[in-house]
Amino acid sequence: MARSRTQVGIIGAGPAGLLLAQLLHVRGIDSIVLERRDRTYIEGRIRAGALEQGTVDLLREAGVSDRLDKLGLVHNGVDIAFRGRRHSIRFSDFVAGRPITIYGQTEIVKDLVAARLAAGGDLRFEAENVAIHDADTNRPSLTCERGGASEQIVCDFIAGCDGFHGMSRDSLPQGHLRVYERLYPFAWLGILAEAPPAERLTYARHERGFALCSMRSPQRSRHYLQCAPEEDLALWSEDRIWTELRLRSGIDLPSGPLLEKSVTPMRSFVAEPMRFGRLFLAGDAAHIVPPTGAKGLNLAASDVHYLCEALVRYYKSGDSAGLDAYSDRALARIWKAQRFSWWMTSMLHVFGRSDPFEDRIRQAELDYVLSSQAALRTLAENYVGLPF
Ligand code: FAS
Ligand code: PHB
Repeated sequence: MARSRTQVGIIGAGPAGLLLAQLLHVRGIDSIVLERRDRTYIEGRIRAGALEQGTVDLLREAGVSDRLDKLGLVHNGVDIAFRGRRHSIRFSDFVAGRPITIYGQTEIVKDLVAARLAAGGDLRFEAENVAIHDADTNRPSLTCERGGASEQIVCDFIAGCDGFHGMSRDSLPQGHLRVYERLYPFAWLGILAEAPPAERLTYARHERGFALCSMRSPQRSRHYLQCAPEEDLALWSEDRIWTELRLRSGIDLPSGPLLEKSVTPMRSFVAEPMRFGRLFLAGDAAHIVPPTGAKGLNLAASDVHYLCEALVRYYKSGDSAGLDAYSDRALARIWKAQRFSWWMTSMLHVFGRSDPFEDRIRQAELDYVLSSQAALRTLAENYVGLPF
């Protein structure tokens, strides 16, 4: 069995794992990243795209913002389409200097992988059967198999950054975690299309369902439609998708060839605490939000910020106070983002005819928000991201 030694063993090369490895490297701390899939797969996954300013600042601190600065689309507001009207919300009317930047998660992963490899980072793809050992001791370790050969990584700390379907959360002892979950009675059908996007990020609440018109570049659109949780993608032709998007958004969207089409289930999920001994969870491994508030990727970034600061404090001064406070500190921000994501989702989606009173309340909520400066301030300061 090949043996390695590092300070921080990281499971998962998604945004959380890669950003943590790169920020630790910048601060002089070494890590080894174990990723189950290959590089092509992780760089090709079409997912999030709206970055809070705090996330942009972290990527700059990690030294991976060159392409982001060139290609990122900075937005100072969003539109909300409701009852045939479009309401423009300008963040700068409420929160100074905190725009949103649209830059695909795929590009962030590419930038971080390139930076890790350029720095000689130890990034191990196609690592199978990753297992955590002795997390509750001061000599935790990871094992895995690559190319049929067994490997062991002895480390000081382990970061479980392996996403919602990873193994690190499930490796915790029975009864250690408290789990909170809410499943929604709908999903999002998402498309990536070679077609010019709408001018502004537009959220639409329509009686036929929610729609979101986003973008990746002046030539490439990222749009979403509320659909059934088990939607059969085969029933959605390109024509049907474009027609429904135009109907719900009220925008005469230019169409174009689809590059990707997928259905994402909607759930709110939190696993507490985000620590067991020397194992720390970060990103989707610990929490999931419905993407209506564009918080998933941004929460992964703030978790990584807190964990990196705590590890730096430990290695620089032997002080473990940051590590001891990590879970509570991260959860305080996670739960505020959970509330906002649940609120945006509840207000903007159609929950079916099951409860007419509830449906009228949700419409009244949106009516009120769009007519109240106080309510719009609340929406804006949560949407652009609460301070770290
Ligand atoms: P990730 O899931 O991105 O990365 C985890 C990594 O760990 C993966 O590379 C995986 O291969 C690896 N891994 C898993 N198990 C492993 C194991 N046993 N051993 C080794 N490696 C393992 N968020 C938004 O803000 N807006 C959106 O529009 C949006 N759309 C989304 C669409 C989809 C289909 C999904 C699934 C998520 C979406 N999200 C969105 C949320 C998403 O962007 C996450 O918040 C973000 O990917 C979180 O990053 P990580 O925590 O790194 O987890
Ligand atoms: C995206 O561009 O992928 C996006 C933007 C805003 C959201 C969700 C997704 O709320």
